Amino acid sequence: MLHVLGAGSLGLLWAARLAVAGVDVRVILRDAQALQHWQAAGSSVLFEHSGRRCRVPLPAQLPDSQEQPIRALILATKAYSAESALHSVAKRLMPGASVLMLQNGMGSQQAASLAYPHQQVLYASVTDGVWMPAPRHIVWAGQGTTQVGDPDANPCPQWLEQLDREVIDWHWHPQILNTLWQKLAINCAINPYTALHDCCNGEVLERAGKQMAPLIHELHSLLALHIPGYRLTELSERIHQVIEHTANNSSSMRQDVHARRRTEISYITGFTCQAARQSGLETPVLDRLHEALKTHLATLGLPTD
Ligand code: KPL
Repeated sequence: MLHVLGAGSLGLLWAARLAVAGVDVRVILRDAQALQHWQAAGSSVLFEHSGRRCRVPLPAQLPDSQEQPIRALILATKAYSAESALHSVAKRLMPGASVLMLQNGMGSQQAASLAYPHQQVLYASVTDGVWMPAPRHIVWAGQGTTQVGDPDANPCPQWLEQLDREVIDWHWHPQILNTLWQKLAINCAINPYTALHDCCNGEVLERAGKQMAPLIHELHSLLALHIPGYRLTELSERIHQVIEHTANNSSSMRQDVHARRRTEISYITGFTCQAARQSGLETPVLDRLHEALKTHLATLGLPTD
């Protein structure tokens, strides 16, 4: 049995795909009220993909459920909730259980590794596009891939090895931190502009104007410290490609702002500014972008962290 903690769009996308494929899966909900609503609504989700809709039954439970211990946990909360969510099920984790972290940005993954040295904490980078037009209704808008790896170079756990790639297009990545750094840089170059200008990803280059080239330069200086031999042109091409391929998407940060939710700024530009400082790098363009974003969020009455 697999457990999915976090009933946002990504958590439900994982749970629904697993359930459709016949995997025994449980969704862990935050509290009794959430469970009551879930059960009252029929313990299922509406799953929409390529114009087709189906109802997928998904049993749910509470973090302290006595049902089964947890062997494999897919942690799909927002980055800022990951630590407390993990803490809520800590007592149920079997010795050596694996925790697959699906969070955006960086920082929450390392915090989990530090706090749970006896679990296999796996890091992942996800490129699926998914959104929820209504509670318990998920629309899988863009089929992506999931890169997974163990930062401590342990082998892939058996439950994941057995997961059919037709169900979830996952790939084991021996250098998962490299993938996470690159995704972080992409998010730093795209998400803030989409939130600041309330625009889709495709408009980012126009909105960033002359800032984009020096920003990519700064991001590359940091990435090159972590990924030996990493070229500036590679990062620049990657960022331009993602902007083009996701041109009509609303970034996760813009979606958060629209929903008046806390954003993951601390795990995206915040983490990156801090990592640059720790490495003695100056990143004036990124710093200004981070500050502008904080001011914008404050103006909207949203948390700035
Ligand atoms: O990951 C993303 C996000 O929205 O957080 C990008 C790559 C910007 C795609 O929308």
